[in-house]
Amino acid sequence: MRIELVEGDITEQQVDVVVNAANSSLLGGGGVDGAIHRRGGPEILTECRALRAGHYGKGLKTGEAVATTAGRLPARWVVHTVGPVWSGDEDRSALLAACHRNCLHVAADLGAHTVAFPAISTGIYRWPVESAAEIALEAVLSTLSTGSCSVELVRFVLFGTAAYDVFREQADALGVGGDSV
Ligand code: AR6
Repeated sequence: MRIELVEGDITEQQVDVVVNAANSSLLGGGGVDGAIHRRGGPEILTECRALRAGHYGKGLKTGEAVATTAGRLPARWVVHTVGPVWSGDEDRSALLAACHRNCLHVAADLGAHTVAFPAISTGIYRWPVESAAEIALEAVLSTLSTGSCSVELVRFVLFGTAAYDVFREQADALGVGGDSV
């Protein structure tokens, strides 16, 4: 089991699963979500629409995760999750941790061994990167170390040096996270 940090674009990752920081509609948006749908092509949206027409009629709840094809991305699946919007009044950390845990469980159910995560909630949902990094790394570490998860590699793909440096610092503090190119 290995955790890697890399600065880059998540849509370029050659992994089994790419995690999407989606919204509950599952029908696309900006940020990572927009990039994944743009680069992955219309097949992803078609599957998202089918999910909405079926079990996810009311949308995907915050903290939950669901898989679709990855379309034309160099990955096999996209696992969509909905991060919490940052709140200064309410502690929503458990929901952010749940996103990571549930994505890994969905990935394991698919038989995936390698998973790339963006920094969920740190863009349009305004979660401070330092806090998000700590929650994300701890959640992944604890899920992978239970032994019930078959995922072997988790790669955090950070957009820009600033986010990468913050994740690097948190990973060093936790004693995890090699570099990857
Ligand atoms: N690769 C890796 N990271 C990226 C990329 C990319 N191609 N593009 C942006 N980031 P965000 P959220 C970083 O806003 O905060 C959408 O509209 C970005 O710099 O994508 O969870 C959804 O539909 C930031 O650090 O996701 C939802 O409505 C991180 O990815 C809402 O945004 C997450 O930023 C979700 O907001």
